[in-house]
Amino acid sequence: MLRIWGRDNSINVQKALWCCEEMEVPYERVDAGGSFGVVNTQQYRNLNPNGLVPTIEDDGFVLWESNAIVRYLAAKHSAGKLWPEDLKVRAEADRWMDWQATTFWPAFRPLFWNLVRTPPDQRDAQAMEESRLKTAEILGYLDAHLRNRSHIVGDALTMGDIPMGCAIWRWVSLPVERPELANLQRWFETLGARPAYRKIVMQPLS
Ligand SMILES: N[C@@H](CCC(=O)N[C@@H](CS)C(=O)NCC(=O)O)C(=O)O
Repeated sequence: MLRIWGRDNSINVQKALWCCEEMEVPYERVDAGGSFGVVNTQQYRNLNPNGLVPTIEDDGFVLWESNAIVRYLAAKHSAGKLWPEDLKVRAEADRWMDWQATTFWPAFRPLFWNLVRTPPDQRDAQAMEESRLKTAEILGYLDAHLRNRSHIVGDALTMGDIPMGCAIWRWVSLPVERPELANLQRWFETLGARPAYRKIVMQPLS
């Protein structure tokens, strides 16, 4: 059976878990990372030298990097659904997946990290405010993209929704001032109607 290493409150682990739940692919999850440790054992480092989660093992095939994992699982189990068959549609999905990792997360991480993972007396107020403003600005790009579509690409859930879907729950859950982004809000509510999204992603932040 597919094995997924990673604590279930990790955004990157949630990408893989949500993907599996949508496809009804059975998996075994092994707690690792954060307070669970494991990631610094030699056994784990042999699988993933970065010492990060998630890592998967599928019939002897080992893979790390969450977005690569989502692409692999979607291609294997959900061609034509989560994995768009059309080259250009798939490229658009890929683009927003990469955007989550390379643009959104670096902008948002200081705000998230300070508010969720840092004791109040150690928070960096300036980094938080810069992060809040930058995140609000760049989410405007996604909001504009969503003006004419219900999902990241087209009108059905694809792998393109998964990374930002996991990320947006964190943004809407933080006790901060946010701009009104109606298209983004509509998309988030569409995801919120999915049992798999509620089960895996819509958890209290920790
Ligand atoms: N680019 C990697 C990043 C993985 C990553 O940073 N994972 C975090 C959790 S979200 C981690 O392992 N942190 C250390 C830990 O949990 O012990 C991916 O997308 O898989």
